Amino acid sequence: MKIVDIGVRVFRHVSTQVRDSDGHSHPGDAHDARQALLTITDDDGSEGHCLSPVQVVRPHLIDGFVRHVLVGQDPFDRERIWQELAHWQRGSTGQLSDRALAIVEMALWDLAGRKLGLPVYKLIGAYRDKVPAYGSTMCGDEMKGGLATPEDYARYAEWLLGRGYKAIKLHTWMKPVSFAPDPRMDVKACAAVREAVGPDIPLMLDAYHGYSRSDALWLGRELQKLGYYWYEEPMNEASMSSYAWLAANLDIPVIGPECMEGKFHTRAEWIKAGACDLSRTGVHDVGGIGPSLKIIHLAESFGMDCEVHGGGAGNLTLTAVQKNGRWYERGLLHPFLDYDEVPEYLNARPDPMDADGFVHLSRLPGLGDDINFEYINSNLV
Ligand code: LLH
Ligand code: MG
Repeated sequence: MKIVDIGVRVFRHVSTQVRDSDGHSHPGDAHDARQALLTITDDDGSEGHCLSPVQVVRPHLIDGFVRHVLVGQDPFDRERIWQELAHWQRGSTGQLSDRALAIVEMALWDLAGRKLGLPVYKLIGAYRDKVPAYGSTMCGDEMKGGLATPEDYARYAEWLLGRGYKAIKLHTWMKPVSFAPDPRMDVKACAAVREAVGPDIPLMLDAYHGYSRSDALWLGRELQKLGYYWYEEPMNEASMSSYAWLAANLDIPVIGPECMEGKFHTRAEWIKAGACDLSRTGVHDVGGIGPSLKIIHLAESFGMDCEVHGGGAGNLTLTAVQKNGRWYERGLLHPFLDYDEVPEYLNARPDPMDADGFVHLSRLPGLGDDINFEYINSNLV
């Protein structure tokens, strides 16, 4: 078995999401958008696929690094391929990102799953076939009836409970919202949601990612009074000492790091430093499923839960093969968007949720994305 080709198809689709000047997603007018599908082919014609943002799999990255490492290798030798790509990141002058590693590695898992006729979560070794989701809101905005006020969050939280969610995470207001950041507004939204859902629904906050220590401490103490379940990324994660200080001063579990580079190395340092009470990984944050499994098992070895960041088939797979994590992050959600709608380039959502708030794993061979190849091939750019 040898890899013979790596290809990328870029295709158009209609999107109703836009990004603001700080990169946060919000609802927007329907517009033409681009997406990519990376495909790895081996010498018997088997294929593995992974969807990707276009910029992550640009031709110079595929030609300059990925093809060079992968062609001729056994597609089942994921660890060696991943180590060789990861080693090359340093010499790539920052071009080869963890996200690119993740896309390539997940396409290799997809190929293995398709070849063996197994969903990847069964191939790794399943812990469960359905995972409870928390509803993860988009960041706040200034849209009338959107997520502009604490009352908006409260109303939307009630709707989320009606949809079946049994836990909710708020992303509150961040720049460029005109009045953000403001920890007092965060507390008002958190209090309004607690009031709306009652005392028994687990709630989490992912606040502005750049508060000072004193603002972060004040906000954390208010969350404790409101019985919140975890406190996420209120400060810049580059300052691990600030998180160790925060965790030492609060009872509410502090979770992280989410976006700090360094893969499993960084997560190990945070656990050792006491900078988190819950660890965090996400396939796109740390370079794929393999490195995420290392983090999940590292946390488990310390008796610590590791909650997976972000949605999609790869992250759902992680939540299905771990004991030490409670939820799948389903989102990002907004009252103006229908998250359950199936994108044109898929035949089904990878993360269908039932009325009791459980997301069911796909039984299809591979990673779990039921890709609409006909749509993609008819909409190539
Ligand atoms: O800033 C944002 O838009 C969100 O926080 C986003 O990064 C989201 O992926 C997240 O942090 N989820 O936990
Ligand atoms: Mg987050």
